[in-house]
Amino acid sequence: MYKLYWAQGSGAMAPQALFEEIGAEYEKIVIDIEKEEHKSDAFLSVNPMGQIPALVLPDGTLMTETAAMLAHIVDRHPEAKLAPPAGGAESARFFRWLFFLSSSVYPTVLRFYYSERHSTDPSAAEGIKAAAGWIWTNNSRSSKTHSIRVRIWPARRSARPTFCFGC
Ligand SMILES: N[C@@H](CCC(=O)N[C@@H](CS)C(=O)NCC(=O)O)C(=O)O
Repeated sequence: MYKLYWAQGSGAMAPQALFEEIGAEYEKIVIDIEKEEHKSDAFLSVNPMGQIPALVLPDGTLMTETAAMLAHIVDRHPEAKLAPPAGGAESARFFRWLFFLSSSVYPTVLRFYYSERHSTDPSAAEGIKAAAGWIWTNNSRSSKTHSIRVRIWPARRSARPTFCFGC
């Protein structure tokens, strides 16, 4: 069974959404970031990066990086048709969104929460948040120029989108 190390309000909602969509069995292990449980020896022995989500595959392999988890789950469960067929234009859009969310949107959100990691000057925090706000606005604008249909390939066409950005 998959083991998903999960925290409230974190990116762990993305692999969780796929497991729910597929109906895959997974164990959800709740980590309280506010209580700094992600820095505990117990959690660091699972993921030395101390970040959520962390996913342990049924064979014991540890995965970090949300987008990689999503691509892997999609691959492992072809019957769920969570991604468009490889090689076509829909697939190109699918990967564009997957990478855009993980390389542009997610790190921008993290700047609001961890602004102190982006400068050695503690007084810079507000400026970092303001600049992140600008990136966010710019990202939202760019998202409107692309189809949102790829948020999760409609395995069940009647299903409501699990994730919606910029709409
Ligand atoms: N690059 C990682 C980022 C994961 C990440 O930063 N997760 C946040 C929660 S959403 C976290 O663990 N924060 C605690 C910390 O960095 O100390 C991914 O895509 O999964």
